Amino acid sequence: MRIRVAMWSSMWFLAFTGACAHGGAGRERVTAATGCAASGALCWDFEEGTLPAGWTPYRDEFSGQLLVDDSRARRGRYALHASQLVGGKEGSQGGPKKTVRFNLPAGFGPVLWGRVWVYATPARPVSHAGLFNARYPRPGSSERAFETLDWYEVATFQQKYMAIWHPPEPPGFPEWVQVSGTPLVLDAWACLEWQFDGANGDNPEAAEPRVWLDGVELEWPERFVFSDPPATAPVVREKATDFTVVETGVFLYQGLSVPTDWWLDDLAIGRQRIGCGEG
Ligand SMILES: [Ca+2]
Repeated sequence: MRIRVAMWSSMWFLAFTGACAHGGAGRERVTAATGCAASGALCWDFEEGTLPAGWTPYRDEFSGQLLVDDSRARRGRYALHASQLVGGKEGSQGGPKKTVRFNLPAGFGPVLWGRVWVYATPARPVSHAGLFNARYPRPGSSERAFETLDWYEVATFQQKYMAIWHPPEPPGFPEWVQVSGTPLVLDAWACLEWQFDGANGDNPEAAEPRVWLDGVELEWPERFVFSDPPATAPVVREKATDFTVVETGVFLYQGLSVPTDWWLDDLAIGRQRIGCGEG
């Protein structure tokens, strides 16, 4: 156990330095306020001005693009920008999807906290708009391919924040859906945090996802199982051993008729809560 922990820590450190050691000459290094210096956290402030190391393009459907640019930043000069996403029709399956993926260090563990600042404009989508997800192998499974993994997601739906537990995608359902009563923050930066507890102590199932907006935990007045066709059996949230991969960007599962932009900045993930920091 001691060796395993030491190896994990070493790998984590390498990943941490790789992700964060890009403060340019003359530029003040990002401090703990953004989580970049938080112990055991991985962080991305996008100040490389291009897609950070380790991230690879994944989904690319309909119109728009996902890129790191300097059109708007929460801190520094750059952010991840989902630009002018549009395509499909509201109420119909299929929508613009522009995402990137990152493989986590081995032995990440079954609990994943995250934090990202999000700016959306000019309108709140009605369709399901995913922003971040994290995936893990099914219990006892040796499968590691992306489409074999259980996953948690943070998104918006019907213009409000939403969180979901999914079985492998496709199809990604029957899924456990929680929709908040809180509208997506528009035309301003908002801090989203989440906790995906795939261990959940001695409980028989992985925990429901938890989400905070600007430090306040969201409540879920709408909670339901979604499946197509509708499912009668309850969703069993399978427990996790290690999260293995994360995905971010913007992914619409139904159409989007209003060209919409999102920016994501100061993305961070870790095994403990990172917080929104200051400034
Ligand atoms: Ca930035």
